[in-house]
Amino acid sequence: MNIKCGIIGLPNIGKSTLFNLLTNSQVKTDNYPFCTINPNIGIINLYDPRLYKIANIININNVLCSKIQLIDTAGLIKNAANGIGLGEKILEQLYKVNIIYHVVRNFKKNNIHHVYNRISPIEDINMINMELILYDLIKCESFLNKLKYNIANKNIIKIYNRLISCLSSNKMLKTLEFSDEEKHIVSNLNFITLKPMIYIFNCDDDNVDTQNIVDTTGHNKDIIININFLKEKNINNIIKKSMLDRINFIMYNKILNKYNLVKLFMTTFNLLNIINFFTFNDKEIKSWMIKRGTTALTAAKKIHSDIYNGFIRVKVINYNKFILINNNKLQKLNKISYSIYNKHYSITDGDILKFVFR
Ligand SMILES: Nc1nc2c(ncn2[C@@H]2O[C@H](COP(=O)(O)OP(=O)(O)OP(=O)(O)O)[C@@H](O)[C@H]2O)c(=O)[nH]1
Ligand SMILES: [Mg+2]
Repeated sequence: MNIKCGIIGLPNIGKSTLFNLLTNSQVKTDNYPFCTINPNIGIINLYDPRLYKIANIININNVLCSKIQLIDTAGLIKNAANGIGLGEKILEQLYKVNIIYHVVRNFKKNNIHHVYNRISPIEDINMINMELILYDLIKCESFLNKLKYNIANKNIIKIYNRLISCLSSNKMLKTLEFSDEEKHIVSNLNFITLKPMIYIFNCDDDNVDTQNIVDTTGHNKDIIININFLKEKNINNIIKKSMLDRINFIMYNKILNKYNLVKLFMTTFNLLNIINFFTFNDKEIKSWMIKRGTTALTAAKKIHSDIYNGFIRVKVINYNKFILINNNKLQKLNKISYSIYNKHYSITDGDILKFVFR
């Protein structure tokens, strides 16, 4: 599953700092706008705490997380949709991503220059979102103009007119309800304002209540996650950057459940309608991403064509049951009581699977 995530936001607000944090990279970050010009591309290990808990129980160190691609873009400024700054280039990149991390400055420090000399998350969010809406509108109008010469497309023209009317009233396309037929047509067009978005507030204090801020912007259905980028960067330095060390540090300090990076990853899965299943052998434990509703046979294909071609059955225990049994030490590992299913079994989030195949 080739998932791409794009980071957007105003210039000089910490986008590349977040990119470095999530991908363990060291791209240039500095206190001036447009420090990033060409996009940075890296891989995020979406660590699922459940995977590490299983790894701890079965005593395996080689933990392989699900991965997605992360693209760090240059800063967007006012009139980006009309080509100001690096506008068009950045917005075009967003057509290729599946989910957007919208970084919002909510840290006060005055020596970090803000392009509009303000600390106002609401104004920043509204400005960026308006550029996304405008850019979708420009695209939509240009698609429609091409279609108008083709009389056979009356239905499609009707849909486009609906989209244009929504965008013209400054609303994102995701606020519209679509019929199945419309959904099919629209989803292939990759409009930016249809994509799931997570607001990541770069905060001095990650316990600050930012939900209020976004409520007042009218985007109250969107998800906001507070992360103190500089604090996280320091944690990274302390534990020498290995993801496993990082998780062990977090588990040891018992801060996993309130740990905002974990919340970010879990929210990413949810918004993309992705679930994780796990497999392990005596060398490694691995997490696999699939769309919700995937059957055992399709999951087998993802792992190896031999498992798919020779599929006999799948043995399943869900993480919640596994953890309960093993935390209570009622059962030893080699006595795990798996349930047995055929190829039509619909995998649920957190299933630990053992495939039996010819
Ligand atoms: N005080 C403070 N400074 C931060 C924080 N996050 C980032 N910075 C600083 O802000 C400056 C800009 O950070 P970058 O990560 O380069 O920002 P950017 O959004 O990628 O900037 P452009 O690429 O220019 O658009 C750097 O000097 C960072 O060290 C934060 O949480 N608090
Ligand atoms: Mg940058």
